Amino acid sequence: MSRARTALRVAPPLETSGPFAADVIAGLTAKPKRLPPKYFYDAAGSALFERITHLDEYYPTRSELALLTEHASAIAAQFPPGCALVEFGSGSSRKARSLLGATASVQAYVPVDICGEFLLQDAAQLPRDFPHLAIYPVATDFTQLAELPAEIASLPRAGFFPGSTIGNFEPHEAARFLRHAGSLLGAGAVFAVGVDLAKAPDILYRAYNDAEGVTAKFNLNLLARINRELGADFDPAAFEHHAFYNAQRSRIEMHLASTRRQKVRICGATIEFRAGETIHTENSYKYTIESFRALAHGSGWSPVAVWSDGLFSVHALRRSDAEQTADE
Ligand code: SAH
Ligand code: AVI
Repeated sequence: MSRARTALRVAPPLETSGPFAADVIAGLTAKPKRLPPKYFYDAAGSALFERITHLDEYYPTRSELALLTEHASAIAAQFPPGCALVEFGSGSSRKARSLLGATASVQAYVPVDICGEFLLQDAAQLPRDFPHLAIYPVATDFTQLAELPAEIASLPRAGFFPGSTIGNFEPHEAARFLRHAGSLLGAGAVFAVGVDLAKAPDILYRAYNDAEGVTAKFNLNLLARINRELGADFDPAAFEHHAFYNAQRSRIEMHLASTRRQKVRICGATIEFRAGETIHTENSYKYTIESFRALAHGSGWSPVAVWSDGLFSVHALRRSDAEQTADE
């Protein structure tokens, strides 16, 4: 990775009463215990995710990048001419680069990501390669985004949601997000969505249990983040990464399992763990092409094309305007 480092880092003040603290306390006092996966992505977690994308076992990034590279012109041909491309959960923007390099019809790029530090570093690299592109990064939770930057108000829109991040939602949340994206992107919008496919459980198992243990570090960083930002006293060494395929629900589940009976202090609360008790940290739903198309269709989008290598799929959807008006 070649990311410029800022010279001075000042530790942020401890947050004891904001939304992160509230979500952590709510999740750890729920039964069973859980934490929202969006909190994986502080600067350390985003860097660990980038490492995951380069692992041999983690096929989704390789598959999707190959699909985007091979079919970039066909995908971009679906976009309205002169459009703004809005990417949800843009991460390193590596995948957007494939599309931006294949078309002159994108005038503006709006990467949206919850990890502001990563977002701004990566957005700053783009003008060198795409000097004519207007870039408007938005650092926010994409489920809470109320409007797009005013600068793109007059442009038609295309959406991009790669990585199968849609699989990290529960299916009903995925449907809600697709409707929300439809409202944001507006009439006539096109949406390119990357979706990981159900497949042999051993391939899935390996993708989330890599030999080097990077996925375990990514999972455990959540506890380190809670310590750093909320002043909690988790001992990350007393928790283990568990990831397995739940075939009935067609999802990979990630958990952090307590290796012993223990108590953790967080923002004045004491959270007790039994030996073996887990915190459910992530689901990664796997779809079939048909099941994702049905989800999209029921959420205000008409499937127009799909590209797949059998492992992963990239769907082009067009907003079905008659169905969308109730949400706007
Ligand atoms: N699109 C990239 C990154 C996928 S990882 C790729 O395909 O490789 C998921 C990305 O979504 C991360 O960059 C993370 O910071 C972002 N993300 C996760 N939940 C989010 C949320 N609720 N709002 C905004 N960004 C989110
Ligand atoms: C971002 N998201 C789609 C990844 C996934 O595969 O569910 C996050 C991840 N979790 C573990 N490895 C990668």
